[in-house]
Amino acid sequence: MVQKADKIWFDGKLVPWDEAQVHVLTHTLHYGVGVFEGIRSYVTADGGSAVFRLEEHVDRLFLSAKINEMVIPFSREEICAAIVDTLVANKMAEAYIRPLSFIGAGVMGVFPGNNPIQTIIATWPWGAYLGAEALEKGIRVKTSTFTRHHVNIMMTKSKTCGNYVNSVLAKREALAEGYNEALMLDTEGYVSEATGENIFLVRNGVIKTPPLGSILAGITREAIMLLADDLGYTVVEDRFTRDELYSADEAFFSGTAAEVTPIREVDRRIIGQGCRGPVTGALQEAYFKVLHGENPKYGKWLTRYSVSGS
Ligand code: PPE
Repeated sequence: MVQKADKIWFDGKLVPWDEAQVHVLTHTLHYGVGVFEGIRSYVTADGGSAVFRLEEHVDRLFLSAKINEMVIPFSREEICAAIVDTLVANKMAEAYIRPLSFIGAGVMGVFPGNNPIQTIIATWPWGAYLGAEALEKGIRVKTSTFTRHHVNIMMTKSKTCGNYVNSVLAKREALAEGYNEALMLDTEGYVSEATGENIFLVRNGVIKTPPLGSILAGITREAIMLLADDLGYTVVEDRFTRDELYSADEAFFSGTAAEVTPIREVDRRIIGQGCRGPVTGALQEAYFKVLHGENPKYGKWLTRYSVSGS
């Protein structure tokens, strides 16, 4: 069960957690056109707290809304401020943050008419997304029988609620078969992404990640590419096949929830040494340093706040 916080921000007001409710005829509940974000905040080395890449996440929320022809009746600045207000109200020095904009109740039917666009922001504690050991030891991955979205069926640059039906199907299948995560191939059979993460492989010192075709433009993905460049690695955005992944020296997932999670096995093939590889380890370390405010170059990515009242 998700751990309850005191408040949820709901259309401009902080309301008690249990009172953040919607009508059963909420349009999004029926047809899936809603947009959301996943953001994290961390305790920083100086004892404060910071939200990682808040503006980029809020920009993507508005982009997702635009793609889906939804007009969020708040400005980006108001949503950014509301996120910080929610963290402070809930006294959360570290949290996972979930903004969601959805089409409320009004008319029914596929055409949503002028139903209101409603927005919530919830926060809760969320530890390692793929289990406590995953960050250190790596996870086991299975190529899904479900194909990732065709770019003209679902809008893959949008974090649309309905897009995640595909993710839930794939995740359930992978877990039922004893794996930790599903790897999704695109409609042409090339590696795309996982149910909630982007993917990278490392081979002969070169880092490769699929280009922005059918995948979500991950904010962590972009951060990893910049950090890899800082560390002197060559990063290429290029399509690759599952057998190229089987042949990799290292592989890992990136995402807000998953952070940098090593992959130790794909479809029963051991990747590299079957543990977190050195490049993955270096990138993980660099990423965590940034999150915790220990790399001044990326201080601009942190929105600082304090829950101590000081
Ligand atoms: N691809 C997908 C499909 C995806 O959902 C995510 C984030 C990413 C890539 C990585 O994007 P970014 O967080 O900007 O680096 N998935 C979010 C939801 C996970 C969930 O289970 O819910 C997340 O990581 O917050």
